[in-house]
Amino acid sequence: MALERTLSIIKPDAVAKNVIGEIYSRFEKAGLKVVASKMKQLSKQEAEGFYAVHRERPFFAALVEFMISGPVMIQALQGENAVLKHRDLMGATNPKDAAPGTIRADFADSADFADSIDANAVHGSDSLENAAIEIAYFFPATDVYAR
Ligand code: IDP
Repeated sequence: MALERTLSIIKPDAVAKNVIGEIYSRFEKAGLKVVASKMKQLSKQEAEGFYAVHRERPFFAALVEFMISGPVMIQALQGENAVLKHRDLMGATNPKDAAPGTIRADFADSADFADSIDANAVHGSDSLENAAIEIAYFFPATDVYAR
């Protein structure tokens, strides 16, 4: 197993629900350490840049509007197999498909709506390569701590 880092974002719906601490607790219980962290209201430009790979997708505009609808909590997490471990904690992209006990099943607003999966509580890098890109997008190297 390899020590990895991944980027995690608690999206505006979960920040509004006041469950930052509960979500951090899940990371810690799973052996993931917070090695960088900040709350931020993303600009439209920042959100568009972060999700640039989805620019041509039909849900892009709505996703960006949702991501700038309130502050988000951004963190880099470190641990054994951090990328996959974090994805497992999050659950499926569509909260309606997320397994019971996952963050998305328990906290996502979209779990209550049939037609949108934007408000799915959290973002997590989907590969080690993207994790490095996404961490660098939000944190200068000096703001990420070896723990
Ligand atoms: P992920 O967040 O599970 O990695 P991505 O494919 O990276 O999923 O999609 C980015 C985000 O776009 C999703 O988390 C979700 O908020 C939003 N989204 C809205 N509609 C869709 C859709 O139809 N498919 C995938 N993602 C969607």
